[in-house]
Amino acid sequence: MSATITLQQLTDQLDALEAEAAAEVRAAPVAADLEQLRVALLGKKGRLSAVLGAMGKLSAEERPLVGQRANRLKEQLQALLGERLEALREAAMAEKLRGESLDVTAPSRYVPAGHRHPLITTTEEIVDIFAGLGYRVEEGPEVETDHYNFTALNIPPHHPARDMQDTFYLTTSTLLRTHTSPVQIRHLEQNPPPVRIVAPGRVYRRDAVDATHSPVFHQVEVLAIDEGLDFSHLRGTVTTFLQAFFGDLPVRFRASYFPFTEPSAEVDVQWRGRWLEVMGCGMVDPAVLEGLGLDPERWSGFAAGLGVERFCMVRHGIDDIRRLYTSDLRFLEQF
Ligand code: 2NL
Repeated sequence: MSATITLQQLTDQLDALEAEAAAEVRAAPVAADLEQLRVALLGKKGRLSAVLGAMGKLSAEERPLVGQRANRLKEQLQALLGERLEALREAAMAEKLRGESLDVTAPSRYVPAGHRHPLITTTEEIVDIFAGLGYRVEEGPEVETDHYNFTALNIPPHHPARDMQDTFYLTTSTLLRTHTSPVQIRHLEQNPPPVRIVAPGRVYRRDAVDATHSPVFHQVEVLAIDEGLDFSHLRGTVTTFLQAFFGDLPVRFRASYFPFTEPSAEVDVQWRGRWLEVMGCGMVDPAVLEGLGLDPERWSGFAAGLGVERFCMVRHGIDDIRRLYTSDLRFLEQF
C-alpha cells in the first residue's frame, strides 16, 4: 500500500467493499458460508480491518469521517448477514415442511375388500333357512367327552365310529367331536322341550385326505323335539329346506340306519339330472330321549345332519374338497 493515501481513496475502497460484500452475502447458499463471510469481512483480520489499517495515514480531521463511514458499513454488513441468515432459515423450514406435508384429502391406497369364504356363506345360507323356519342357532365345544359325542347318542361301546381308527382322541375319554350332535344333547339337558335348534360347526374324523374327504370339515345338524312330531314333519321340513337351498327340484328319501334315529333315512336331490345324496335324517331314537330323562311316550322329534363342504361343492360344481382349504385366490375370487 502506498505511503500516501487520500480520504477519497479510502472512501472508494469502503464503497467497493460494501458492493462486493453485499453481492457475496446475497450469493451465500447456506448458513455456514455466512459465518465464514462474517469472519472474512468483519473479523480482526478481515477486509474491513484491512481498509481501516490505512486510516492512520490520514489527517486528524479526515480520520473521524472515515471512522463514521466504517462504522456505518460495519452495521450495514451485520444487518445484511442477519437478513440473509434469516432468509436461509426460512427457506430451509419451508423446504422441510414441503417434504413432511400430509394431504389428508388424498385418496387412500387400494386395499381389496375381500369377502367371506364359500364355506362360510354356505353355512350361513343353510342356517338362515332354518332360522326362517323357527330354529335357534346353538354352538358348543369342539373338544368333547365320549359321553356327549357317543354314549348319549346311543352309539354302542364297540361301534366302529368310536374306534381310534375313526376318531381323534385327546385322552381316553375326551376327543375332537365327530359331529355337532353333542351341541344338541347339551341343549336338551339345559332346556325342556319343545326345542327347535340348528347347530353349525367344525367337526373332526380320522380320514385320509382325498377329493371328497378331509379330517376337518363342517356340519350343520338340526333337531326338533315336541309333542306329536312324526315322520311327515321331518319329510316336510327337510324337503322345504332342500328346495329353498337348491331350488325346486325332486327330493327322495331312502331307508338307512343311524344309531341315534329310528327310522332313519338318506336324502337325495336330483341335481342337473343326477341323483345326489346330500344329507341324513331320522326320528330321534327313543333310547336317546330316555337317556335325557324325556318320556318317549310324550315327546318325539326328528333330527337331520349334513356336510357343509358337500353342499358347497354340489351347489358350485367344485370337484375337489381340497380347493376349499388351500387359500388359492384364483379359486376363492370366483365366489
Ligand atoms: C349325516 C347324518 C344325522 C342326526 C344327524 C341327531 C342328533 C340328535 C339326536 C338324533 Cl341330538 N340325531 N342327528 C340324525 C340323523 C342324521 O346326520 O349324514 N350327517 C352328515
